[in-house]
Amino acid sequence: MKNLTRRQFGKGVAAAATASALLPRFAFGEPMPSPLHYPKGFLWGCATAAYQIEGGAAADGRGPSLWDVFSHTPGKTHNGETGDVADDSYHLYKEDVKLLKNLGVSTYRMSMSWSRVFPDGAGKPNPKGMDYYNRVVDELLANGITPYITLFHWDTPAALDGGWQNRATSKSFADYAAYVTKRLGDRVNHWMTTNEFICFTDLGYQIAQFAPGLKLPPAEVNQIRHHAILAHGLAVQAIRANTPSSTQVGLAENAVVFVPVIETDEHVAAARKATRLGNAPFLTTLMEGKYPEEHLAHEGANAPKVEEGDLKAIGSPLDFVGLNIYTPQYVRAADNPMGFAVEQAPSSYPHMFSPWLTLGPECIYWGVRNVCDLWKPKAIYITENGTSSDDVLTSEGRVEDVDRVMYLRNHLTHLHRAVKEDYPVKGYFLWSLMDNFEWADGYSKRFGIHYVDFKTLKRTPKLSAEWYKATIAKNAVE
Ligand code: GBH
Repeated sequence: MKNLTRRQFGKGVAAAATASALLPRFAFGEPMPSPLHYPKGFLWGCATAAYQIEGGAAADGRGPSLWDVFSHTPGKTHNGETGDVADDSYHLYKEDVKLLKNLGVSTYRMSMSWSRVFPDGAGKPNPKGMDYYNRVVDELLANGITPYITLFHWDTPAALDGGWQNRATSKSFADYAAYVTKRLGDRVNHWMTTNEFICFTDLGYQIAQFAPGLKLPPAEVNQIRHHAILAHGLAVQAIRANTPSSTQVGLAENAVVFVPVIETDEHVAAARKATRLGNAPFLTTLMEGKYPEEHLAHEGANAPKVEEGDLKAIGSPLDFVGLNIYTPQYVRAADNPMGFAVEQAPSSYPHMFSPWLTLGPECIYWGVRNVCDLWKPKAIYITENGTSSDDVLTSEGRVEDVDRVMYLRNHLTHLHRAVKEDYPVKGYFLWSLMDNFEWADGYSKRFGIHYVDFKTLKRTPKLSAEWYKATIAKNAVE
């Protein structure tokens, strides 16, 4: 093969293809219909988050967030990298809207920096910070792109005393939600309160991998989790009180996706039970309006202190549930009180460029199905799905991220099954529009479908951007 020129090799492939065309077709049953069409009106979008793309960390009166503090603390992020500049979307947002427009997406999921709008987290707002979001929203709408806004994607204002350890933070979050939605609610109809509870509670306050980098005992962590879901609940109420009745409110949650080891009734039931208990302190409590008994019994004296009215707010009805889905957790039926056991995957299990990103595209189907079978939400969005890749920009200016295309194609193939089975999936947001600050991994892990040169900030579409554009144009996966 080494001695073959590209042309000769191509000829060989062509010959093989001709030979296979002579073989009997469909010998093994019905072929997979191709392409897999999505329903008319299905929403295609991209997702980003404020601290990961905006930069402008001190621009126009923005206050620092816990992530500014954390990333500036030696040893916390890859090479000490920070979001000070990131993609500088604070200044280059028009360029980013052009990227979206060129892809043909109908929606864009972005988040807002709380400390840009309230530099101290509470009290006096910063109109210049608010103006930035007015400009971004107007630019999106002028280009026919519908904004979906997340109010909080981990960038807690540093000035808030005690952060999520302090119950007052939940109330400040609701005040911020009220302020923002009152001003944008005439143009933005879809709001997500928070992004991924576990990442700003457990990972920040128990594991110390994320801001603020603490290692607190279980009782305190449970109280922090409670403040987080309370913040969500109070924000839902605040949004409803300040926006037209047609406004759609939800959240973006990375519920653990339990996938049955084998698709038989007993393992399918086990996956459902695991979904309920494995997400007990977060999505389950939101959807059921109370902490599951099993969870409280398990936490015992460490269970959170709950005040009157908390659970009513936390259980506020939602218009949609957004799911951020990346990886599967395999589970089997088991003869134990819980009725399930989580599988330990062998060390040979494949993963993408980020070691945590184990590959199992059926997770996107089971994520939707488990949540819908348990709680029947009115609508589901996939608010994030995507992968890192060891991208290389060639001298011809190309990025051939075939592994990302493989990842996306397979996930959208399995999502199609959920749509076909009539689960109410309304849209899909690819993570991410462009390479950005990947939290503790700094700039070492790229998730974008546009390559960003972090020196020049030049954006270049990757192969995956071309692929996504074609997918959107066809409204079908192939
Ligand atoms: C999402 O989190 C985030 O919403 C988004 O901001 C982020 O850029 C994107 O995923 C890609 O990571 O290093 O083994 O300890 C996904 C959930 C939680 C997955 C933290 C990675 C760290 C695992 N993430 N987790 S590890």
